[in-house]
Amino acid sequence: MIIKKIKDSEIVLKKRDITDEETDAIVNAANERLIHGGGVAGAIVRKGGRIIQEESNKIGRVRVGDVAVTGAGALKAKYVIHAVGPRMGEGEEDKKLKNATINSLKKAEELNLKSIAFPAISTGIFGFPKDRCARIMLNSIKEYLERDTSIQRVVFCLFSDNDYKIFEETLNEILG
Ligand code: AR6
Repeated sequence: MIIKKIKDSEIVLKKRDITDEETDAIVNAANERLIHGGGVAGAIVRKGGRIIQEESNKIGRVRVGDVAVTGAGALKAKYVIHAVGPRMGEGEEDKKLKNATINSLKKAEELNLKSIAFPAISTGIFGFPKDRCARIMLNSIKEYLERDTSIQRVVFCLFSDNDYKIFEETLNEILG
């Protein structure tokens, strides 16, 4: 685990399954229809319960780069923020991934939450390169935390040793 301070908040990197995370909200790597099939989304519904899919069904479509919120069912978090990341090849992927990240933070702030956990959005089924994802997501979060915010803790849950290493190296580069 690594903890880095940014102004009054912190960024934490962990190698962990995001469905075990205890932050106020966890972010889901969702699709536009909020049909939670495989990857992080599938794991969230399996562990949190079908209620998360049922609540998602009432929301309808969410645009790429936007977010929607449901409860977290049986998970330890209070909310799931469903962030729709880009599919590699659809165009303007970097900007969309940045939007998905920033909109997740804004939503957490709106809900008065103090902590939020992210997966490496778009880097599984959607095919986004891991190092590029790390650079975009970590830079977006750094920018956000440098302003006034009530969010105290942003956790990254990385699924493999290699993903953890990529995020660690990128975080060290960004923070100097
Ligand atoms: N905890 C943390 N990270 C995980 C977990 C987990 N439990 N499971 C996978 N990862 P993906 P995407 C990592 O495919 O690329 C779904 O079907 C994984 O290794 O979950 O945005 C949705 O419904 C990868 O690095 O998300 C969408 O249709 C990262 O999380 C689509 O997949 C994201 O992989 C979204 O694809």
